[in-house]
Amino acid sequence: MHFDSVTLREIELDLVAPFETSFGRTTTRRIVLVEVSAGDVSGWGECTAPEGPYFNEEFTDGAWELLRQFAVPRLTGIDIADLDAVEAALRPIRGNRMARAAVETAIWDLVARASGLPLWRMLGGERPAIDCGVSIGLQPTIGGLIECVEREVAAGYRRIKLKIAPGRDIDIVAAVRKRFPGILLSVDANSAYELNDFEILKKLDQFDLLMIEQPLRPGDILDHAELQARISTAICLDESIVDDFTCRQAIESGACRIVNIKLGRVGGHTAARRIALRCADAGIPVWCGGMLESGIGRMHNAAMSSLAPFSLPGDVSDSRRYWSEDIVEPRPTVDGEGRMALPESPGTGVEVLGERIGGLVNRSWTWRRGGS
Ligand code: OSB
Ligand code: MG
Repeated sequence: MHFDSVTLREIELDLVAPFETSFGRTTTRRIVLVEVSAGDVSGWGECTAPEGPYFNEEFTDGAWELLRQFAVPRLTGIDIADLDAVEAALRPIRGNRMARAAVETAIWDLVARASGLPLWRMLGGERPAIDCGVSIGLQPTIGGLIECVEREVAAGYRRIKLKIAPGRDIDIVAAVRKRFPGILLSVDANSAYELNDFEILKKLDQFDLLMIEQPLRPGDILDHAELQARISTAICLDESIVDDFTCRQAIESGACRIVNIKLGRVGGHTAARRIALRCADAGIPVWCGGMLESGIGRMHNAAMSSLAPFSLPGDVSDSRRYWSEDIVEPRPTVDGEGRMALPESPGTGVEVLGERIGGLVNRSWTWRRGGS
């Protein structure tokens, strides 16, 4: 099976509320969508690269060029029903995994739809519904943050994650823990600390956190291992885990006790599944992270979360937390118990709203077999 066309579209979507992390504040997303078509079937993927190169090195405009100049041309001769061959065709590209994942996940969706299978079942998923957590950005005031947490706990979410940054850490966590003594709580630093900040990170041990996510720099497996040996809270790595090799290094060096798997960060479903299985073998729990995705990326995350190794609630939360209107139907929805049901319909199980996307497009580009 070969595809007949690939279309890239960059859309612009306003977040319902700004999202702030230690590396910056996002109010509007510029998202590259990939549509891969064969016959009358289309599969859709979403590039999770943010607008600027501050989470990792990727960014919207770079991902656009990577897809157009390198990723799509490498796939035009591949039998896409062979998903290992799809991954192998993209492997010579160094880095740029969010761009690679955008087309790789679109092809998974296409193959699943063409086979009439739900994507999560094709991936080997075992749970028809997944446990959901939320990620709450840095807030202007602690009072405001407490209100956010109250809302999400009342909505039923099974784990609350707070963003922290130097100078905006211990007070925030202390206030939330005091008000909500029993909730499953974690923090995410997005690489903002150094080993020199040990005294602050050590203080987080008193709050009974499920994990501290990515405290140090992405490349710093060694310092994470030293930190993990000196604190009792589990370290979870996000930015540091870019492939199966870095995952192995992190596990074998004791740099983390939990792994966040993001489809974009590792290059797509095939890589994510391999990393999840490695973690399961090593007894390391994993969960699925998010990157402020639209409904397309959110449903890919939900499908991956159905695999057995994903034993902790992920950052796969209700579409309404991010967007006043989504670009898929039905919208990804979390019930009052903090669960998202996986669809039995083919592929990601949602209909992509072409007309709505048409109204949001900044630019598009199509590769067509035969060249017209
Ligand atoms: O580190 O997990 C992160 C959002 C943007 C960039 C990085 C991260 C995040 C989140 C939000 O935490 C997860 C989500 O709800 O999509
Ligand atoms: Mg993170």
